[in-house]
Amino acid sequence: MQKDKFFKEVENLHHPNEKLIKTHCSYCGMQCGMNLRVNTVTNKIIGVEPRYDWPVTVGKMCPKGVTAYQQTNHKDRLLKPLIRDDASQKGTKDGFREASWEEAYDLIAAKFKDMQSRYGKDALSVFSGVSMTNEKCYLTGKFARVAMGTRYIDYNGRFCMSSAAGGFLRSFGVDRGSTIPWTDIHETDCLFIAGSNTAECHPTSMFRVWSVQERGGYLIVADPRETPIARRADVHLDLKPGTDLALANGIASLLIQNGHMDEEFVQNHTTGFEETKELLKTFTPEYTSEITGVSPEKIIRAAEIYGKAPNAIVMFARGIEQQHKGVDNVSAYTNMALITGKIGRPKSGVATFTGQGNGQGGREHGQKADLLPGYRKITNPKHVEEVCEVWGITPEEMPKPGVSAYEMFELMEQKEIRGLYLLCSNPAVSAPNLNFVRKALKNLDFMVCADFYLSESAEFADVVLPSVTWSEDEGTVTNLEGRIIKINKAQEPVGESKPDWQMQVELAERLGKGKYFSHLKTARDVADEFRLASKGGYADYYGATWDKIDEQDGVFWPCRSKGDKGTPHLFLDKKFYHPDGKAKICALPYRPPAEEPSEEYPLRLTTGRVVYHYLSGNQTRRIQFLHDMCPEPYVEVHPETAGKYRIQHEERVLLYTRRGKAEYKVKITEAIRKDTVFVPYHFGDQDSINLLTIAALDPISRMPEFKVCAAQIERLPGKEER
Ligand SMILES: Nc1nc2c(c(=O)[nH]1)N[C@H]1C(S)=C(S)[C@@H](COP(=O)(O)OP(=O)(O)OC[C@H]3O[C@@H](n4cnc5c(=O)[nH]c(N)nc54)[C@H](O)[C@@H]3O)O[C@H]1N2
Ligand SMILES: Nc1nc2c(c(=O)[nH]1)N[C@H]1C(S)=C(S)[C@@H](COP(=O)(O)OP(=O)(O)OC[C@H]3O[C@@H](n4cnc5c(=O)[nH]c(N)nc54)[C@H](O)[C@@H]3O)O[C@H]1N2
Ligand code: SF4
Ligand SMILES: [Mo]
Repeated sequence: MQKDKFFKEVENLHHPNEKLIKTHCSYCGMQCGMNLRVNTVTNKIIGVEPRYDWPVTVGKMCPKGVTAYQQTNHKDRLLKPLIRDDASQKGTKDGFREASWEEAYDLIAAKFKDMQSRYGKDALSVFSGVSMTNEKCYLTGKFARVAMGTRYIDYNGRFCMSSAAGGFLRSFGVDRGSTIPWTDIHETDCLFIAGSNTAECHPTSMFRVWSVQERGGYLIVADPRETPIARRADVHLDLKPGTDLALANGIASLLIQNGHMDEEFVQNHTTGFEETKELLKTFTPEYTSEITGVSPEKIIRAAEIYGKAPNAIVMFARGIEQQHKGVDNVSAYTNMALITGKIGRPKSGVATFTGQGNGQGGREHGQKADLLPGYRKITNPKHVEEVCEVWGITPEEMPKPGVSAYEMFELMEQKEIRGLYLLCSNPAVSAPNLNFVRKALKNLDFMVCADFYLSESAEFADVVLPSVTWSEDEGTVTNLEGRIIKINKAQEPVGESKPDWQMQVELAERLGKGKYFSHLKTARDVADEFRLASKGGYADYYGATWDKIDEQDGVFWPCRSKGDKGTPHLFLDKKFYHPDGKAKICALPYRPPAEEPSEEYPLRLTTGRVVYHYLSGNQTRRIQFLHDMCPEPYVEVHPETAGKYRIQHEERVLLYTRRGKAEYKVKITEAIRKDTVFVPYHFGDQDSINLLTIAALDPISRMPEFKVCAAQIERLPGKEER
C-alpha cells in the first residue's frame, strides 16, 4: 500500500473528537517518534500511537513508551506547591501541607538569601537532570550562576554520560555521542557492542541490530550477562565486570598484529599510535584472558571479525562507562576504530547509547560544574566573555567551576553546602552509596525539590514545587544521534503545575535578579536566547530553528547558521576537533576495579536496568502495567553459585557489601557469570541496590563505579538447612 494512502486510512480510524500531537517519548535517548492522542472536548491526553514517519524509529515503541502518556493525568500528580513546617519529619512522606506559589517562592527566596548572607554565595547548590528540554537545561545553568550566584551546579548526567563525554573529548576533541546517524546502523557489516543491554534499554534500535545479522553481517557483544543481544551474538565476550580495559587492549593488539590497521589513516589523521602499540604488546590473548575470564579463542575470533569487516561500528553504554576507569574504557574501545580507520565515513564509526531523553543536549549547555552553553568551558576566559555578553553580566560576576554530583553530596555532609535546589532527578534512589547520600540530604538546612510526583528525594525537601510532564510544555531535545528534535505540548498543565523554566524566571525576580530573566515569557523566548548562547561554541545550535527541525526531521549539530542543514556524519573530512585536527589513539594501562572480590566479599555485584522501568522508577513504578510486569527488585544468581550458597529460586536472601545491605528475591539464571550477581536499580527505600554500591569516582569524569563492587550473599535466618 502506498505510504500516504496508509496514513490516510489510519487517520480515518481516529475518533472525530480527537487530535494528534506529533512529539517524542518522555524517556530514553532513542526519543521514539509518537503522536499523543488528545480528546478535543476535554482537551486531555487519552492515548498514544507510534509515528511511522519518524525515520529513526519508524513506528516502533517499547512498553514504557506505549504507557508514557498515562503519566500526565495520573492521580499522583502534584497539583500545588507543598511546604513542610516541621523539619524533624524530613526523609518521610509526612508533614507536607499545600501552599500557594506566592508563599512557596517567598519562603525559598528568604531562606536562600539568609543562607547566602551567613555562609556566602556558594552555600547554595543546584542538582539537575536531563529529562528536560535543552531550553530548560540551559536556563537551569543560567539560573544557578546568575540568579543564585553559586558555583555549585551539577546534574545526573554525571552518573550517566560523563565517561562517554570524557572519552570522546580525549579521543576526538569533541563529544557527540554518535559519529553517524542511527539510520546507518543496519547497513554496516559488523556491530561490536560492549556493556549495552540494547534489547531492554534501547529496544527500538533492535530492528537495526538484527538486520545486520540478517544481511550476513556480524554481531559481537561484550557483557558479563547473556543479555538478549548476547544470546544471538556471533561472539559473546562474557567478561568479568570491570575488566573492559584489558579486553579492548587485547583486541586492539590483535588488530595491529593481524594487519588490520589502516596505515594511511593512522599516519595522517591520528597521534599516539607508536606509544599505544608498545603498550599493547603485553596484551596477548592469554594475558587478556587471564584478566577478563574470556577465552583466548573468543578474543581472537572477535578481533578477526571486526578487523575483516569492510564497515563496522563500535557501540557501548553504561556497562563500560560506569566504572572508575570509564573514560579509559571509552577511549580504549574507540582505539579499535581509529587503528583500523573505521570512522569518518558512512556505516562505520563509534557510538554510545545515550541514556536519558536529553542526555546529549543536557550535557552541552551549562548544567555541568565546568561547562557553559555551547560546550564552552567556564575556565576559559574567552568562553566566559562570550556567555556573559548574552547574559548581560560581567566576567567577574560569573561563578567559578563547582564540583561533580557525588562531590556535592560530600560538601552537603560537611555543611559546606547548606541549601539545595533539586530538579529532575531522584538521587535518594539513583546516587551511589546511598546511606551516605541520604544522610547528606538530611543534613541540609533547606532543600527545594521540583518534580511532578513526590519522589523519594522530595521526601527530604522543605518545599516541593509541582513541575509539568514533558507533554505539557514545548521545546527541543537532542537524541542519541546528536539530532535536535522538537517536543510539542499536548495538554495544559494539570492543577497549578508549571514548567521549570517558568518557576526559575519567577524565582529570579524574588532573588532580585529579575532583569536577567523577565524577558523570558514563553518557551520559545527561552529557545531564542538559548540558540544565541550556544552560537560559536562547538555544540552550536544557532541554526537549529524550530521550523527547520520540523521541515527536515530534526537537525544534527553543529548547525551554525540559518542556511546550514546540520551535520549527520561527523569527521567525513577526516578532521577531528583537537587543535592539530587529529584523533588521539590512547595508550591505557590496565587498572583493576576499585574493589576486587575477597574472601569476605567473594562475588562481583553489578547493577543496571530492566525493560519495564526507567531509572529511579519514580515515573514507571506508578504505571500499573509496568508495575505488574516487574513489581520488585531481585538478584540474579548463576545456578552453580546458588547451589554453593544453598539458596533457591524466589527465596529471599540478604545481599551486602562494605557499605550496606538489602534483601532480595533470588532469580536463578544461567545468563550470568558464576562469580557475578546482578540487581536492577529502579526501586526505592530499603530496596535500593545503591545502598550497596561504591562511590569510587573516575579521575576524569567523576563517574561512580556503579557497575562493579565486591559483595556477599547470606541466607536469611529461619531457613531450614538444605
Ligand atoms: N528500560 C530502560 N531503558 C533505559 C533506561 C532505563 O532505566 N530502563 N535508562 C536509560 C538510561 S538513562 C541509560 S544510561 C541507558 C543504559 O543502558 P545500558 O547501559 O544498556 O543499561 P545497563 O543495564 O545499565 O547496563 C548495560 C549492560 O552492562 C552490563 N555490564 C555490567 N558490568 C559490565 C562490565 O564491567 N563490562 C561490560 N562490558 N558490561 C557490563 C550489564 O550486564 C548490562 O547488560 O538506558 C536508557 N534506557
Ligand atoms: N546502581 C545504579 N545506579 C544508577 C545507575 C546504574 O546503572 N546503577 N545509572 C545511573 C544513570 S545512567 C542515571 S541517568 C541516573 C538517573 O537517576 P535520576 O536522576 O534519579 O533519574 P530519574 O529517575 O529519571 O529522576 C528524574 C526525576 O525527575 C522527575 N522529572 C522528570 N522530568 C522532569 C522535569 O521536566 N522537571 C522536573 N522538575 N522533574 C522531572 C521524575 O519524576 C523523577 O523523579 O541513575 C544512575 N544510578
Ligand atoms: S525505546 Fe526509549 S524512547 Fe522509545 S518508547 Fe521506549 S523508552 Fe521511549
Ligand atoms: Mo543514564
